[in-house]
Amino acid sequence: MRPNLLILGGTTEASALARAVSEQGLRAVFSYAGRVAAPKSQPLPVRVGGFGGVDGLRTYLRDHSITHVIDATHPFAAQMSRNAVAACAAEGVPLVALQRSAWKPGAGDDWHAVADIERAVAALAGARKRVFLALGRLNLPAFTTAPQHHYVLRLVDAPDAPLPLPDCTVVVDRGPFSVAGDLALLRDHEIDLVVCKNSGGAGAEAKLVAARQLGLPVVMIDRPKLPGRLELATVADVLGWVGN
Ligand code: 3Y8
Ligand code: NAP
Repeated sequence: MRPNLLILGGTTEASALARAVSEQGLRAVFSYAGRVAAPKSQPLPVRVGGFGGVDGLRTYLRDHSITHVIDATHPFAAQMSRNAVAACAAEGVPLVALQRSAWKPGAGDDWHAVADIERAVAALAGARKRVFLALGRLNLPAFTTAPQHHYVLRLVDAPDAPLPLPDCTVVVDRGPFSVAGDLALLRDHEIDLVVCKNSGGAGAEAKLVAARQLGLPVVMIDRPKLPGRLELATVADVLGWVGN
């Protein structure tokens, strides 16, 4: 049967896959959750919004005769990834994850690895610091239990509601980011500490290079555990998998 792919997107890798799939003339649809006001355009038909849990995704797979699912979501989009594993197993639709590897500390890095967002907040106990929270918007409420700090927040969209943190500055910007830009941000805001997710990939790595150059500590949040599934590292591997 002629392939008809569902790409679960929202990352640099997903966009690279969409370009390759479009160039090969493969039938595919690209899916966003609808988290930001103006998601990057894609060279494929795009759908935006949740599917409605596992059952909603199962219905989508059947109704659109999807032959393959590529989960190219972010390593921290754990719920979407879990739903994809369950729905594809139930419908007998092949699934692969296009996943970039985690960052590893190198010479000059001062990382404090924590298991999750809650432990990152716990790591902020103590005297007031100037903290760069490079976590986006969805994880901010957890940090209200550490209100003593001055936070610099980087958000994709300007906030449309008051932020939950009493003492914060907002920088509205979307990645991929540059080392020069992140060096300037850390210096201009006199940052003492960076908090981020171990997202991997190149789109969010600049802040780690900048922190290393400035000798700043980093609280690094490890990835959530995901269910077992086939994981591939490159677009070429995924196209080969579809071809087979
Ligand atoms: C909506 C769709 C591409 C994809 C680009 C990548 C790189 C630039 C770096 C920092 C870290 C953060 C955040 C980040 C990066 C890429 C990639 C990546 C981190 C867009 C996009 C969508 C989102 C959702 C957004 C989250 C937020 C997380 C900001 C598009 C721009 C912090 C993750 O305001 C919100 O609600 C934002 C929510 C989920 C995490 C959070 O919890 O707030 N991504 N980001 C996707 C959808 O609707 O399905 O417009 O491109 C995509 C990208 N953001 O094709 O070029 O591949 O990761 N995204 C993190 O890594 O910690 C910023 O500031 O240093
Ligand atoms: P999540 O917590 O794993 O998913 C929550 C719900 O959002 C899912 O159950 C699903 O709703 C919907 N959803 C998530 N990704 C979707 C997609 N690509 N297409 C359609 N529905 C989707 O997801 P998240 O962490 O909020 O991430 C949302 C989006 O932002 C994803 O595209 C992800 O790749 C991107 N992103 C996330 C991060 C991050 O730090 N989390 C970073 C960069 C990019 P239903 O249950 O209703 O189907």
